[in-house]
Amino acid sequence: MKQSMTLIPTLRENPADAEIRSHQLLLRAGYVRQNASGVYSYLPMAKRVLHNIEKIVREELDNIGAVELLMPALQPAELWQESGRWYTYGAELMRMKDRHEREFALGPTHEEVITSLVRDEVKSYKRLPLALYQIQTKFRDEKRPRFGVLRGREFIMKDGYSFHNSQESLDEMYDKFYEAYSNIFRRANLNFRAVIADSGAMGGKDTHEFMVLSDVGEDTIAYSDTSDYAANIEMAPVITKYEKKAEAQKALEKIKTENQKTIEDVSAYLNVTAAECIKTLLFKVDEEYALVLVRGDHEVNDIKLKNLLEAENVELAEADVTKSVLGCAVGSIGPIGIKNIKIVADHAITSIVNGVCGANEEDFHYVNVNPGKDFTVNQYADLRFIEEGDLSPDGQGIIKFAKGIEVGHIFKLGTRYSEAMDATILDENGRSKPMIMGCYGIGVSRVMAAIAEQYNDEKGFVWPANIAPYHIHLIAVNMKNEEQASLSEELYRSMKKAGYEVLLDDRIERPGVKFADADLIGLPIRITVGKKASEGIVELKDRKTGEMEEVHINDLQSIISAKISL
Ligand code: 9G3
Repeated sequence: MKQSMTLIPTLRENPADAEIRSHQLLLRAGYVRQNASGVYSYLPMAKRVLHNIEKIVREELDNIGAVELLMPALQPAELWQESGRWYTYGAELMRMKDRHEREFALGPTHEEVITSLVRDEVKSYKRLPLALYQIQTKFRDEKRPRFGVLRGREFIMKDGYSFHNSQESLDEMYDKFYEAYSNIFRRANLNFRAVIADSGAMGGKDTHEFMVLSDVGEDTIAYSDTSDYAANIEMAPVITKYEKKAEAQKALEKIKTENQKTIEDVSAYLNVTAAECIKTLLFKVDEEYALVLVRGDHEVNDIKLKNLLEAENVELAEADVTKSVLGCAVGSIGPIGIKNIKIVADHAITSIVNGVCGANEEDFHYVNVNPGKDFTVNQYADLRFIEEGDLSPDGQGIIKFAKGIEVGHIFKLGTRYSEAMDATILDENGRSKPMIMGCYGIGVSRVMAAIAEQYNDEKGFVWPANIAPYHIHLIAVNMKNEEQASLSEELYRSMKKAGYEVLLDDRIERPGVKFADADLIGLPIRITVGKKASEGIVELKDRKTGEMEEVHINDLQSIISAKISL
């Protein structure tokens, strides 16, 4: 491609509103432009990067026997009403009406569409298993779109769905997708981990997220420093066994603690550690309330709470609700004297002897509090977030934290959608039963951003060769010079013929501008045709190492093939 014929609108300055490196560079190097909040155009360079990523995705999925199709982005409301999700998803689901006032959603995902398709076409177990996927634009009206294409309102997703006659068949397919995803992210040159995740609102049980390790990630991963254990921080169980302190229980006492509100305030005021305090929180659990106790130095994990209480929804009670239910402020809650509210506590509470807690009365706390003697816990469970330094749940090593960008997610869905939407098959015995489903997603545009985040330096992108929009940036220093122009044309043609993808900078621009743009755009090899064109000598620069060498055109082919394998 000749640069004069394509669109690569590079910018000299960093865009002010871009917070992270990948977003800054995608804008500056002329890869993307924003059209509306969270809505982007992928310009020609980005389109080629996406194409390279999609090629890897297609090869690996075709390899496990999944087949590609394409479903509509425009989805009739009736399908979402059948699954029930028309009512459970709020503003994030983009809704619209056609000219006949019929309601539609702009697809945020395709469980409903694929389930209705397969329901109508597949009636026998003999047609299963079946794994279908598509690569398509999705729509989600995010509250806070940010970080460029990393969290947009319109994005490209590879979504796949599988249908089975038995749980074993689903398990087998899940493992195949797990392997295919590992291959895809490895070939995308990403530093990633497959982590145990929460199935959340999707139903089903087994689920893994594929996380790219990155400081700009919005999720926290808890991983073992010695084994391959890795989990989403919400999911990691705490296996610590707590020892009760060897100390005689003292008599409960109520103490004035004027203006001491937080655990920090109170522990400093009473000269105790945070670990000796009982942190008490009031949660709204569906239509009821629950009091949740954790040690003062721990944090409540609301997903563990939700799973324990088998609730649809748990949230911390607002200050006014706390006031009306317990008659005190949030900072004064405690478990002593509470009636008619379920009390659940983290296992660490069992270790507390002569501890401190709120007195359900402003400016007072109890000291010498002993669980079991001074109040009763309805249920002890693992309710806190794991922390760095905790034992790894697999018993090997200790936990460390890392930030991650979610680029893939695989789920065993079970019959959540097939039951709701009546997608049944006749089994070997002629009995009707709901199909068992899996679903598998990759954020394709997000993969591009994740690679962009990982592969850059102070001058611009440093794309891996198999992802780069072109392999070679051929720079004609002076297009007005006859020898330079003709040698550039000759090399452009011969390198293309050898199978390389070449971007020829044939613009009438100063060399400094061309070199700065080449560094920004970030192709693996730069070849400069300059003053020594008449001698058949060009300059070759390796973008990654920065190394430059003068090369005779007769030696060019062998040097390039050593750097780039096609
Ligand atoms: C919605 C809206 C937002 C959503 C969903 C539905 C996330 C929704 C989860 C998934 C799960 C899988 C297929 C590929 C693999 C992942 N945000 N999810 O279902 F209506 Cl507004 O999309 N989908």
